[in-house]
Amino acid sequence: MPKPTTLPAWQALQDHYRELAQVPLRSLFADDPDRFSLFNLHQDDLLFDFSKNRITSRTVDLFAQLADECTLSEDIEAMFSGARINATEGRAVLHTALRNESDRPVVVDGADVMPDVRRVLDQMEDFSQKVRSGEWVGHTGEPITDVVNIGIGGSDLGPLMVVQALDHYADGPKAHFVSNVDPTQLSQTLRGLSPETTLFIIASKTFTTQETLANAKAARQWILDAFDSFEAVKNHFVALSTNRTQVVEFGIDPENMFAFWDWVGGRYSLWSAIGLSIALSIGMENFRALLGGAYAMDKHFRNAPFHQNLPVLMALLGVWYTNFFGAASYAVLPYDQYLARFPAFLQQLDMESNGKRVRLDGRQVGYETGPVVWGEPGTNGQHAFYQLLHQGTRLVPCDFLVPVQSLNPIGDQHEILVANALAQAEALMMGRNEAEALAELKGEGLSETETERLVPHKTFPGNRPSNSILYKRLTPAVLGQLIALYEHKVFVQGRIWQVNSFDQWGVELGKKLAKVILPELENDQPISSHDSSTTGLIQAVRQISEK
Ligand code: G6Q
Repeated sequence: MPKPTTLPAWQALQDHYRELAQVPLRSLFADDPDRFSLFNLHQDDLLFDFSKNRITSRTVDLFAQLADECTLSEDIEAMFSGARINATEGRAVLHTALRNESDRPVVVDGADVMPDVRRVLDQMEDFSQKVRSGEWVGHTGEPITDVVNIGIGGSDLGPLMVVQALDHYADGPKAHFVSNVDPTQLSQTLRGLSPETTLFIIASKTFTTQETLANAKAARQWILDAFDSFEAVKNHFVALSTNRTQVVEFGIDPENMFAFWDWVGGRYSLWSAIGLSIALSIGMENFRALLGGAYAMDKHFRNAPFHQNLPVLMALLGVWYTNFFGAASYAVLPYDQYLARFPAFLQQLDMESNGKRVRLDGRQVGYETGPVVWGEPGTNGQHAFYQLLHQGTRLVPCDFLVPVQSLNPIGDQHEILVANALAQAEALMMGRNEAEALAELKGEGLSETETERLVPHKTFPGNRPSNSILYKRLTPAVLGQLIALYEHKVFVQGRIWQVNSFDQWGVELGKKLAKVILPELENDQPISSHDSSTTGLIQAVRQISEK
């Protein structure tokens, strides 16, 4: 596969960029009063407005051409049909099978995976009904009131984000999440809970993750301290894993293990058994609606022509800003308190997937790849970092996520929220030129010298791009659509950049070194050969802990 930068469409985009870089968004809007209709799409429950981007119809044509030249259609089919596209780990990538509502078989190694997918979904349904109805009881016969998911990375961020996002629909036991090996998190979580009514979900694909096992063992001890009987583990622990042997060794009844498979990547796993905490919180019907939303986006992604394909357009807009405009990050700005953890979830989804500098063929990329992803709920951000978005030196493309209706209306507060979202996108795009700043200052009755002094500070360059994604209100189906939209966007970008979006070798080295350092923190242990900084820090830890 030739480097993307050598493809005709990339070269054409380079020329096109040189022309368009001179044209402000303001004038694109002024020249075409109908620009919104040209660049917005309705898909299922989402309205995607991409008109405030530095593009013309020619740009979109070139995006589609680039996608074609990168053989994107074949790549999409390869993913959906179970090809081993995660080449460095030799695995298929089939989170889409987890929400495949069709009768279409999905074959890996000659076997249809769908019967297993359906079996685990049924097992989740059965179990969550038992827990939610009070039929499942703890060691002393008490029903479960609190569920603690112990997992990290992909076994935490997805379910945590979804449980928070769908809190409006929560009518089951209260879900808590412990991920950090910092003992503070487990201690704080357990402080308010009773062992009699607490169920632990040990969520670990490999069941070997250091942080998760440390927290799981501490939780088991908490249960054993309370009941003084290993039997109690059976009623208070379930496991979500691919590793049956380790699960059994831990003491969890294999009956209470919910399986998934190596073709489910950690950061793509909330649709699998890893979503059990979601099902317990909102019920299986809502969990299935979440899957249904994602399935709707899957169908759209697989079938829509590139010009009208939301994930493809979003992905290419990202490539446009990363590789042509030199943007190093993008901000996700939910004007939806329920989506407070959505940016954190996307950080893993995007940065762990595309934060890579070698191509699938092992060669250096020689161009920029995955950007830094960040964000906070919108109005809070306005009072914090929007200054930089509006007047800083860096270009930061933004995604505004806006529910039209509140699930918790109070007076006109939601209207204030929505007005702020629309206004921020408008301000970023339009800016305020010198003449406008001057006119406003004059209206304030300032002296001429004072006015002149302030004009540069009150000027906004504008021309800053954003996408706006509107939905009526956050439902399980809408959330499913949103998550799948970003998943597929990341996939498309990975294909354009020719990186493997489904491995994560970059997280390994630090973990390995931590295992070397751990015993060296003890005073009587020898310290192996490190750089002088690391050695100095190990010695400082030893000294401080002695005092
Ligand atoms: C995600 C990664 C990673 C993984 C965690 C937890 O894509 O693979 O974040 O989810 O390291 O792994 P386990 O589920 O195996 O404990």
